[in-house]
Amino acid sequence: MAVSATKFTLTGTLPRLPSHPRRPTRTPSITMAVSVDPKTSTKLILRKSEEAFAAAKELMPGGVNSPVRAFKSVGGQPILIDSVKGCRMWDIDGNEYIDYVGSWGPAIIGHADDQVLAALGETMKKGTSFGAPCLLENTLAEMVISAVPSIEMVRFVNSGTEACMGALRLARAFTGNEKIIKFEGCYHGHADPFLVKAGSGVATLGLPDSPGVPKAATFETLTAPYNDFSAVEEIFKANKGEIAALFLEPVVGNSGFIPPKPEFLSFLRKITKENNTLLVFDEVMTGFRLSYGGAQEYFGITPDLTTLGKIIGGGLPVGAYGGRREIMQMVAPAGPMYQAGTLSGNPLAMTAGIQTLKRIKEPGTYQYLDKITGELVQGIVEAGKKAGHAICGGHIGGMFGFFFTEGPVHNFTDAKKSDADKFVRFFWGMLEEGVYLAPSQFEAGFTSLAHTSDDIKKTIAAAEKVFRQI
Ligand code: KE4
Repeated sequence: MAVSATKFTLTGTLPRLPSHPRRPTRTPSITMAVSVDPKTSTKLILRKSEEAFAAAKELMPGGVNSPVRAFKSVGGQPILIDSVKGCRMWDIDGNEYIDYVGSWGPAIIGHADDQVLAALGETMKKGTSFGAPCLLENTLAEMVISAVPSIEMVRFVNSGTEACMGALRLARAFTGNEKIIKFEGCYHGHADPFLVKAGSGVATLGLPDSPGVPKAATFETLTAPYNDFSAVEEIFKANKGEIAALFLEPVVGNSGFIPPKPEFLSFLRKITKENNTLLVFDEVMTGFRLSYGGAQEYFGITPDLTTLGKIIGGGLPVGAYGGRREIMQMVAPAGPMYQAGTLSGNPLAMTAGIQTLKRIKEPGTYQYLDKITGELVQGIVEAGKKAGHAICGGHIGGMFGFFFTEGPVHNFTDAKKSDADKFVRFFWGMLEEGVYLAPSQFEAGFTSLAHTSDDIKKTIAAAEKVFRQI
């Protein structure tokens, strides 16, 4: 929402605004007096981003290397980032933002942490990739195994997608079954078998089943609404003894923030055990985010396999899958299930992961994250309600989200009922106030140890202002 230098008052519905490169193309219907001047109001100068993004679109599909970054679901001009530090980011036009995306989760101790950078510098002096085992892999493996209740052995890969692919193949190899269950709106990376009613970028782009995904890859993927106990029971009844694994995000971040209903996780633990199905917690986002042992430690439910990513790489490409020794021993070369990767376990990524986990292991980390994130969500929701908006929100540890609906939001269908247009106006209003939220209603937000209570106060003040405008 842009506010002009020239003051004039409008009531009723605005005429369709000329499509400004970065203003969403929806005509906001405004029922209160505002002053809007579509020509001169440019709180956010994005000239360099506009130019660079126009060039990017000629070089890379959609101008990006991951769809959600293209701002498709919020419209307007994506911004190119020049640098980050702590909880701040600067775009190439010099605009500064308080960052609540944190590179989609990895930046839990804050961006470009001095200790991490120094350790990377030391490692770099010895090379960047060995293509052979190195001690750093042992160190990070020991840290992950001692932190995550379900993991007795771990395999490092280069992304969350690879981690979920490996876990899926392993579950099928271990059980001899092929069918899997996933939940609508949960995202487990872009491997074919998971691109069925997925969340995140797929949801954002309205691509429940992406073209190019053959039926052969997905006909054994069964889906249920999240938090729907009876739907899960129905699937097990109809597929007795045939289901290799049940995958889920133990707290959903890819439909927006949706926590499990009480007893949902223990129900899944019980029914998968009864059916000899492996329970797989996709903790790529929640791992080390909700607590040092992830969602499984936070809720006290131990899955058979866990996938990880994001935080364990400290901002460098790392994924991992792990679980009980008897299962993991099937992975080549210990066992017959093949999976490999040129840069898996590379020394730089291991270094960044080790330094990051060392920091968040320190006492007080999750109490601090829970405190500031609770204040943030409470402040935003109260500000929204005070301005007359239907809004609900939640958080666990340093992960949060809110929806423009009264709520409650228990699954993806509920999430899609929220007011997406209002989210778009809120997103742009906050961006103009120097607050960078995830550019999609179907994403979660993240805080870090670098966010101060002053940053939280500034963010809430920005929200109060923007809520009055939208
Ligand atoms: P990557 O392949 O993007 O490292 O991880 C895939 C993945 C798997 N599982 C969960 C629960 C995830 O959240 C993700 C990736 N998350 C998205 C954000 N919602 C990454 C951002 C993006 O796609 O650009």
